[in-house]
Amino acid sequence: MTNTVTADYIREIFAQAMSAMYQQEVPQYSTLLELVADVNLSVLENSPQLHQQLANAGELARLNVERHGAIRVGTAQELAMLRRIFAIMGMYPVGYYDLSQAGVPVHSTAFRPIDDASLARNPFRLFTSLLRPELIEDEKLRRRAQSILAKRDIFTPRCRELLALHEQRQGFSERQAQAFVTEALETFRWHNHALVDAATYESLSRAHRLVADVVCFRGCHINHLTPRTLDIDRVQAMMPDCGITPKAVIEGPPRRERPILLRQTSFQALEERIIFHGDSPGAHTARFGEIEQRGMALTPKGHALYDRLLFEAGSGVDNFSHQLRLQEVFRPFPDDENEIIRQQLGYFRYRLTPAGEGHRHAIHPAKDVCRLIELGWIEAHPVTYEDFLPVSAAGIFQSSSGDRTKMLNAGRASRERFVAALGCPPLDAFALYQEAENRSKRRCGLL
Ligand code: OOG
Ligand code: NI
Repeated sequence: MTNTVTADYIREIFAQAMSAMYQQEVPQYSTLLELVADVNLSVLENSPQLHQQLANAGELARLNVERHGAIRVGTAQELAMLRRIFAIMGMYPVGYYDLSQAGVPVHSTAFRPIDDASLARNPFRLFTSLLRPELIEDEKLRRRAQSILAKRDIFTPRCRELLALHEQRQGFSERQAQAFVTEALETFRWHNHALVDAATYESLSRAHRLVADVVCFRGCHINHLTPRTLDIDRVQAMMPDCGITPKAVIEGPPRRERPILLRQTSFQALEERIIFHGDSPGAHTARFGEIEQRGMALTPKGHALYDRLLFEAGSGVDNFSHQLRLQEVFRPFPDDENEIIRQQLGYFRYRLTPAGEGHRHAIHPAKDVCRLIELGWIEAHPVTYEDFLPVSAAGIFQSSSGDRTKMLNAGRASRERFVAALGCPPLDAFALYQEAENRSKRRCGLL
């Protein structure tokens, strides 16, 4: 077929359309976007060094379009369809997250772009959770949930047709791409008419608020969209002035010179009017807003150190004391680029400097990277963390399901079932980061 558009283009227009829809649906999200854009601008103005660093890493352009979102589906068939839809947008499942440990009856993956150029253009990601009905203890209620889910179709007929067309022809024209995005968007739209009556909603909600959210509606509404900020502490502090009440503490690692992984905070879900089957009115709280600040991806060794320190820090009640405690506990995690490289805690993209180009013959795999950096022959740019953190995610889930954690007795990961539902194993995030680092090393002659 001639004139096919790229997957990157389709993802870009989809992400834009999703953001526009969510701004209409949740006005506070618009406010948050403005606040984040203001703060990012002022951070860049005040820190030419960071500005340069982001520009060098090719991340300046993506900053203003960068978002992640989250959705929750009810059945294996729904998840498998999403995998095919997102593949058209160049988004592939990465990672397996077991949320049952945190008392949430779902397991998840993140659909996201994986190659350097696609990430640089628009790294749109969707945290996608699948309900685990086996964690609904009451057998009658479980069957009821499953039969409601079996009857719904969250995709439009036209979306299914276009998907089949794409799979047959391996591409879309511009017009088909636009139509596909419009149709796909319908799946994520909010519906204020519930599929069930008030009593059914109540009993599902008693099992877990998330269960009611997944089962009772016609689609899998986008439940939040998250812009990326360069200073989460500042945005968090300014949120109340904009009429937004943030969650008590910022999740993830402490503020650092060399940010690592992901820091996040959200605001409580809105109570929205809904209409039950049979026309009785009700309310549902599921949709919220969130901000994030991204740092460097960590190696398994770095990640293990992060997990250990986070566990040691425990969970704080107020943000101020929690952040102080984190700063204290995270001392053993070096905050210096060379030391992070030396201890192999993080992933980097390496690049030859002009001086390095001049000494290409002297650079070979046996050379010590830190020494080459000291000589000014090589530059190291941290690889940005593109994924999610299960502990933080558990905290985020709570902003939409009330600040209470329910223990689930069958809370064991069930990766095989997830893989079977998805239709393929999710990719391994560590392997992707390692490949990005290796590609850069090969270009420098370091591998
Ligand atoms: C997803 C929560 C996870 C994050 O940023 O960690 C998430 C959900 O509530 O469906 O989005
Ligand atoms: Ni999120």
